[in-house]
Amino acid sequence: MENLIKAVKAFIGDVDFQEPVPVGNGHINCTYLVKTSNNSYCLQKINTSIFKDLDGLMNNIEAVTHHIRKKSIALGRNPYRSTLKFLTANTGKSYVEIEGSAYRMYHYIDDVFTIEKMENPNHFYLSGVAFGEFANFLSDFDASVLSETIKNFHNTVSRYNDFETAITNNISGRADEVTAEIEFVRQRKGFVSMFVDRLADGSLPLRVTHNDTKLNNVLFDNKTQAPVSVIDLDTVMPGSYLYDFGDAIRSGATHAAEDEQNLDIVDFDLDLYKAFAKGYIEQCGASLTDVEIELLPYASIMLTLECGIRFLTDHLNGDTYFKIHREGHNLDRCRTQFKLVYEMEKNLDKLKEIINSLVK
Ligand code: ADP
Ligand code: GN1
Ligand code: MG
Repeated sequence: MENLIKAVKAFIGDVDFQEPVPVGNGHINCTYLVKTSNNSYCLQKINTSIFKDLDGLMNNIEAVTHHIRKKSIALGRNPYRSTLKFLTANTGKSYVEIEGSAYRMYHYIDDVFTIEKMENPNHFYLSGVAFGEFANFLSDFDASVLSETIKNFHNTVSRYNDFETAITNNISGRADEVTAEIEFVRQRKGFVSMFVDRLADGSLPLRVTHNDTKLNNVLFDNKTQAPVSVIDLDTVMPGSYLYDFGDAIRSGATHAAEDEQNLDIVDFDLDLYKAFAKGYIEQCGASLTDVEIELLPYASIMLTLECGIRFLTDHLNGDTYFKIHREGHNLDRCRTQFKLVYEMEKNLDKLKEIINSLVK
């Protein structure tokens, strides 16, 4: 707590504030709400074992939020709500380092909610609108100014290789307990290069994308239910529309939580799929290339498989990447993802039909 308080003071000086209170359910950073008599802020301890180049990371976020803010103002929106607004610390930078940890502070957006588990298809449609609009806003952003904050983030081949290394090293000693999950991944070895190959040969275009389009990275307005802001901008980098589309479907086209232990209730819901796809394609469909359209039905399978592989790899490595809250948490998360992959694969023809009906 002492360091959190030091961090807040580095940003807002001597103004009185209430003790920071943890908020949200992110797997990576630690986020706190800090209230003064006039303002609410998020204080975030940045996960520096994942994000090592803090200047590169914060430069990316400053540039991207500046770009989005300009577009939002032009549309008559509130610039403090439509994207994140970071404070500058007494060091002149947008982060401070205290005893080996790094912190940043930005305006808390009031009267909003996030969704952890999808209940209402209209919310998922609106998430599609939010992420599709995000893609559009950044379509004229100069990608050359962006650092790659996590190398090979959605390179599914490199994720597969990390998984094989984790089995070989077996640091946790858990490899023998997850033979079925290992087999599930190995059966799909031929599939994991589908997007990587098309990016490498240039037939799939690189775009500036969010790369972490999970449900709880959109803030919705309490009163109007409309999406207010896309948050969690640490991974905004050159990527593919397929990543953002696929990862959003992974987290939202089911009624189950990501860590649900009862796999019988982990469903893949085609109506939810269609709702998101409609919102997303309405916003950025006009710029999709033929190859993107052809690969879009595979996107949720790829990104869900990739995420499951990452959870399994972390389980094998002894839970060093994703925050866990119970023994076996990453394995539970991996199993929900593989159940979803299985269901998506069974429905591939329907996914193709849905995409085709929306792009016409
Ligand atoms: P992580 O990388 O750990 O997922 P996020 O930046 O997504 O961190 O923040 C975690 C959670 O904190 C979000 O899911 C959301 O609930 C809440 N949150 C983050 N930023 C804001 C904000 N500006 N206003 C309101 N809530 C926020
Ligand atoms: C992490 O930060 P958060 O919780 O929004 C992860 C995503 C995973 C997701 C799985 C930087 O997202 O890639 O898909 O967990 N973010 C990072 O829930 O690794
Ligand atoms: Mg998040």
